[in-house]
Amino acid sequence: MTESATIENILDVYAIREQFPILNREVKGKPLVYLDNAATTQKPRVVIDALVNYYTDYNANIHRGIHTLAEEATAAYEGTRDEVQHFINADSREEIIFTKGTTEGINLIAQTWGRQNIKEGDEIIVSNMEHHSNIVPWYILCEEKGAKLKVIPIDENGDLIVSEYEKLLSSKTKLVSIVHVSNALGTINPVKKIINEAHKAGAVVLVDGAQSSVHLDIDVQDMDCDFFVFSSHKLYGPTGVGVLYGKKNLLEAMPVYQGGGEMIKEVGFKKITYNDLPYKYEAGTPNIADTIAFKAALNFTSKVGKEKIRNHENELLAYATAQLEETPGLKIIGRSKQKISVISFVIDKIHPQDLGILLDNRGIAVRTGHHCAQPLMDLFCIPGTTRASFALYNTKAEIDILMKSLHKAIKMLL
Ligand code: 7TS
Repeated sequence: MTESATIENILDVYAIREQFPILNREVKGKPLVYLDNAATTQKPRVVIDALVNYYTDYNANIHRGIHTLAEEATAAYEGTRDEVQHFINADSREEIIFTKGTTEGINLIAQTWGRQNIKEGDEIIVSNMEHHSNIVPWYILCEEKGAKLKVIPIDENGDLIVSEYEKLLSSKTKLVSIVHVSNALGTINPVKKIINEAHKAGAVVLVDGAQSSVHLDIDVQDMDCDFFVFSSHKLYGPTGVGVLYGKKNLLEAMPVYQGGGEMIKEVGFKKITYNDLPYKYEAGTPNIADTIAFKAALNFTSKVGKEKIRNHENELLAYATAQLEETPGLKIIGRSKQKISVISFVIDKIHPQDLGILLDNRGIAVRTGHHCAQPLMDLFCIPGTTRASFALYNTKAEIDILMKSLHKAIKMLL
């Protein structure tokens, strides 16, 4: 039990599991052990019901209709925006833009704020532990503008070397785009300090919250980030929905992104006026059903309580780490003291993919490969890792199954 765990904040994991229908299924004749939560989480019944209810009861396009179904759908869709505002403590609902996901949020900023503000000779800082979606959009922008991408190094534990970051900052730095929590290492980055230093240098900061939003309490005002992006599907919600938070003054000053319906006020062939926030960035019919169901996911997480979830996941992390450390030839990649419940590891002379296949044969879903973080893998001189990532519905019994199967697989492969 972690220090802060008390009777009130211990999670009833078996009651939670009953709310996730998929956890009852078998894979290859064995009960599913789902340990790929950093890729996407499973969905509770309330989220699935919200999707079905929308299509069954009030499917309609939003914003444009005056009929009852359109009004109901609009209210539910906009209700998610209010919930998201509350979830990340944004100052206003106009600062919440719905996207397809984290990737689209970053690309939106690169193509709007980036194109407007980045010029030849400017510098953009990312870190060595970024997901490709927080590297490629900036690489493309730098190519177009003749700007430079600078990289914050990390140490052998998988922690950012903050003193090196401070050296990279200068008057040339226009943007720092940093991952809050690494998907491949689990490291929680000191984003408040990073943001503070960047602001002192006059730079704007985007925080990639794809992995942090499900585990940590997010307060964008306290963090003081300029942009924060995340995906619903990593937060027990549906795929195809994400959030871009931006400070209102920045979003207002940015040029438009995609053109189409909803993002305009008036259209003529000679003059077009654009809509106000947040609709300025939501062209076309959005992903109504999934956005509505995302609210159910946020409510579900808040109702269980993030602290309770964290305590449970930290326990699983400690339990699994201790056993993996005892495994001969196994090395954990990512040893930060500030970690969420992700464990990446390599085993001497065993390819992660071979291991992944053998574990799948026992019903265990883990992720193998570079986890869309090739520069990080290059740094550790490895092609990839095997990654187990835990969620609120995972149990110690499942970790026991993982360990038993892992030992069997190692015996077979060596
Ligand atoms: N940033 C981080 C830190 C991520 O972990 C991911 C997805 C993304 C951005 C992109 O999110 P998307 O929802 O737009 O795809 N990470 C993973 C992963 O670790 N395994 O599969 C997807």
